Amino acid sequence: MKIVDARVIVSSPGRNYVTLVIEAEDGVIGLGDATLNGRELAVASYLRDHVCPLLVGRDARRIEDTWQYLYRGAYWRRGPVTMTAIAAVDVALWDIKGKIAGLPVYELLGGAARDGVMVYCHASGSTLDDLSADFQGRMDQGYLAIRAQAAIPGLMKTYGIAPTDGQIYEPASGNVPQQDTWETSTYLDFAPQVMAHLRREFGYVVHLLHDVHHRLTPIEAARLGGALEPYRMFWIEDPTPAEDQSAFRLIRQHTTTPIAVGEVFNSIWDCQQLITERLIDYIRTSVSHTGGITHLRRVFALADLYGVRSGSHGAGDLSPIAMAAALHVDLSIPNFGIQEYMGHRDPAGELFSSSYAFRDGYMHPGNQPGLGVSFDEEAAAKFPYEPKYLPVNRRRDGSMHDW
Ligand code: KDG
Ligand code: MG
Repeated sequence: MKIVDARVIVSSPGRNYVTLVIEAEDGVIGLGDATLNGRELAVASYLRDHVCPLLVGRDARRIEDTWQYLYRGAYWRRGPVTMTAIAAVDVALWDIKGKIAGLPVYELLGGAARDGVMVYCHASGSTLDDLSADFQGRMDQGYLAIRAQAAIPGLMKTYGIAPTDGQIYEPASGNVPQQDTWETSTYLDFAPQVMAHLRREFGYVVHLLHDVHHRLTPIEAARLGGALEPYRMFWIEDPTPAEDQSAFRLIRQHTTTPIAVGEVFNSIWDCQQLITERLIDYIRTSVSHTGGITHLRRVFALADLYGVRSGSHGAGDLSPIAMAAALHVDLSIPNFGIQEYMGHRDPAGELFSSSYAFRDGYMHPGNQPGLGVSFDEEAAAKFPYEPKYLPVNRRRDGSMHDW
């Protein structure tokens, strides 16, 4: 079954999404998510200019060969742009394979290894009382695991705080990124108070998670992990910028708070040391930034050998296509840990419809053939690309800090 067309649609229903549509003979359509937040057009060009022309005429069934062709054939391997582009092709081909077989993708991956996929949502607040209200609302919705972030007193902006509607916290900021301020000492004193507050108010009935978003040095992260031990965190996420994988040895030596890393990783090589030296507990690589279903499964298989579980990134900048693909993988692997689920805000629902569903803390990808997601190209045309960037961070003295 040959590929007859491959096209890229960049749309902005509230936030930017890059969607790859692969059309095979007999009108079978496969969808892939190629969204790279703040660098959307780079992936769109990579696909349009360098990948789509190579796809037309190829056999849509040969997923592994196409993956290897795009990865080994590029010479300049890896990196977020390349691996997001390859991921979109890979996911679209799995979608096509499922549709040809008349089976949901998870059946092609070995079938369901569990009945549902435990997801975590976000709760945040500008004050601890606001956070409590949001947290309570999430518990009422049935979530069993909640990521908690609270505004740091004295700082103008804090990562992870939703403005009003509880869904999107990364501001869309036109042609120039918004600038935030960071002060480590204030954060390190405040974060344990937040978790103490939540445990006091809600006890230990739900799993509690927290995203440090790459802000600390290894010894600062070690101190935070130790300070949070009484609150029995499910994990702290991205405590330090993870390019320096050996830094996690130091964190490990000081705390039993579980550590999750990997949302900015793009390949198995980025996480190899963290996994094989058991320096982390959860690997958070995502289907759309780590080479698609084919490569993500390889990462999780390596992690399984070392007792590391999955915990894939699932923020709102990953489109419903990526969310569906993640759920098919999550349902089928032995070492699933948890899946992030932030949801998508309208008008994204005018473009994407999906068969996945949430109930009592768990999600299921549904049983439609393929991924179970459809994409309305005409509706997408009504929401053209808008420049939007993630913020940047500066310390109080004006020097740049990781965001
Ligand atoms: O595009 C970047 C966001 O997806 C990221 O900032 C969200 O850290 C994030 C998370 O854990 O959801
Ligand atoms: Mg994160």
